[in-house]
Amino acid sequence: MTDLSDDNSPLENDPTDVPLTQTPSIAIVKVGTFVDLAPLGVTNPGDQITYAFTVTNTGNVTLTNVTVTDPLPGITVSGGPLASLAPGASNNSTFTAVYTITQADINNGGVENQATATGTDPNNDPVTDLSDDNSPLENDPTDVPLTQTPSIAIVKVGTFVDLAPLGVTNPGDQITYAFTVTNTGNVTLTNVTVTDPLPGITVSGGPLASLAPGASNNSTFTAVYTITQADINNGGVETRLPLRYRPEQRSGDGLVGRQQPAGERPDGCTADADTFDCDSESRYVCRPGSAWRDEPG
Ligand SMILES: [Ca+2]
Ligand SMILES: [Ca+2]
Ligand SMILES: [Ca+2]
Ligand SMILES: [Ca+2]
Repeated sequence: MTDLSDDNSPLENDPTDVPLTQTPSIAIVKVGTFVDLAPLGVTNPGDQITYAFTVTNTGNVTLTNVTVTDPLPGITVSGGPLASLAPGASNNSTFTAVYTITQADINNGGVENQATATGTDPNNDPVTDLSDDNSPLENDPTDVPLTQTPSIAIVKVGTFVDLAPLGVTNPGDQITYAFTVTNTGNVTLTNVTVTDPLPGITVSGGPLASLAPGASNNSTFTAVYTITQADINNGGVETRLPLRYRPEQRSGDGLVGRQQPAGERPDGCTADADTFDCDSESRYVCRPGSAWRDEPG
């Protein structure tokens, strides 16, 4: 005699079903690494962030068809899906992503985002998790800071304008100034203004609403100065400028010079003794030339 067991009656043959609790769970950790591409040493659009993802089955059932998605615009997630991920198992090599940094990211000072891992449990239900930066138990965004180096440069060129009586330098002749403002940093600058402390000078133009990294503007800002008898007695306006000024040429009807803000003496120049000039990028360098004036300003 044999009998198949029953779960609750001597007269039946139902299988005994002991329900086991299923706790499907997945976790993802996302780590970003800045990759400096050309030009090296500066954070610029075109540099990249590479992301590594660690996906862990934190539940007690096998998960299948595990995928990683990331909503960051422009990011490309590679790898997967994972056919199967056993309880307790981690995978840190299948999924990777590359993101190319934009100017907006540098202006923001970093890139912050979160990925999502999705798997399927044995009941065909989805299991998901928002990524964390360092823990399977948390949901913090991954933040990759980007180095900001705000910097601006200004070059000022003056041109002598001979007004009546012509042929003679007299009070009432003018100097017109052109300003070239350059964003020499890696972040967008806004509200760019030019001021000049020369008594009697009038600076026109601006402010510039925005100046992108690398961009120059040589047309917005201009200035006019009317020469005085004192200027002529001094032999040139540069001696009156409270900013440092180098007469580049003073012959015929041309007076051309360049100026840079006080406190930015060229590297290697000592006050009132050295000479300097502009190099090909309009930076001031010490060279044989005109006397460097370290005027109060
Ligand atoms: Ca770079
Ligand atoms: Ca965290
Ligand atoms: Ca998480
Ligand atoms: Ca004149």
